[in-house]
Amino acid sequence: MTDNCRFAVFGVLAGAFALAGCGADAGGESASQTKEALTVSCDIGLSYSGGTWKEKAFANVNSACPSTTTFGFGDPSDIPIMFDNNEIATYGTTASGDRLGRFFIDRDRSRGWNTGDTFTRFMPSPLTTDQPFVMKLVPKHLVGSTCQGPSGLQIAVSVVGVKRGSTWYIDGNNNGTWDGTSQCDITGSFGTASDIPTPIGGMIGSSGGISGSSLVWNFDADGSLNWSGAPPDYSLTAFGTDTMRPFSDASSQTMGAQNGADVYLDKNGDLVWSGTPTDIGVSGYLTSSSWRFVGWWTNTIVQ
Ligand SMILES: [Ca+2]
Ligand SMILES: [Ca+2]
Ligand SMILES: [Ca+2]
Ligand SMILES: [Ca+2]
Repeated sequence: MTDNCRFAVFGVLAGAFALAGCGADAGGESASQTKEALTVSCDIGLSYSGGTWKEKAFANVNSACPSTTTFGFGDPSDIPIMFDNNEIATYGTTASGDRLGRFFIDRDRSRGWNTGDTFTRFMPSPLTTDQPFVMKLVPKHLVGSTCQGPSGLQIAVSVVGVKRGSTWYIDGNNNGTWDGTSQCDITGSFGTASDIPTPIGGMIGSSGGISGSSLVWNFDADGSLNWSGAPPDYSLTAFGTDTMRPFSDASSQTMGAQNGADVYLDKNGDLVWSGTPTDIGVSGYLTSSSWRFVGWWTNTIVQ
């Protein structure tokens, strides 16, 4: 699937989009071949409420796209997180069950807790006010450091972290625990204490609302892990209002905002609301505001 293809064919309803025929492979060259290969891309969102996840295509306009499925993963009090493409995780917020500060990661993408999945407490003394996140660790975060990162760090690696106040603690050596900067974990100061962490790809970022106005999105575009002013960092107000809940999905490099049961995604990644169908906006995508939108992935189906 090419990007041109990905954005080429859309429906006319707000938020609805169709990729039927997109990526069609010319396939056979003779009439004797009875079936041509056809790939269909289905953009699928993940949402969470009280320990139950829902996986649902944004607009099931192609019958090949999977229908809505639900499954259990995590504790009702957990915070849901997109760990990597199509890989989910939760973060414990309660001392009950010794969950506080632990990341629970569905490593095998089975949508259930089983052998091979992992859980680890990141901060040794977690606070109930800690805000968990997942981001991509990229080489620029280790510039000037003697640390090489996980396996030499040639490509972006998803790592966990916690924002405590305005301080960011990032698992730079990717072992699931905070070991201090002497052990190649990394830290920075970015945003305000009340900001919600919204990293995109390898950029840390945070968002908060201005009462009666817009969401303010700040991103560490220069990779210093600290606010450097804009430019070189970004401070943006062109996506969402203060009544919405901002979120990001580091793996899909997408930010978005949830307004009750409605979901808005910056699908084209330009950090502003571009309107549908370039971005995704689906009214009533969630069955109620008790559901929390977490992230999304693209499932390519070969028919
Ligand atoms: Ca699993
Ligand atoms: Ca570590
Ligand atoms: Ca910066
Ligand atoms: Ca956009």
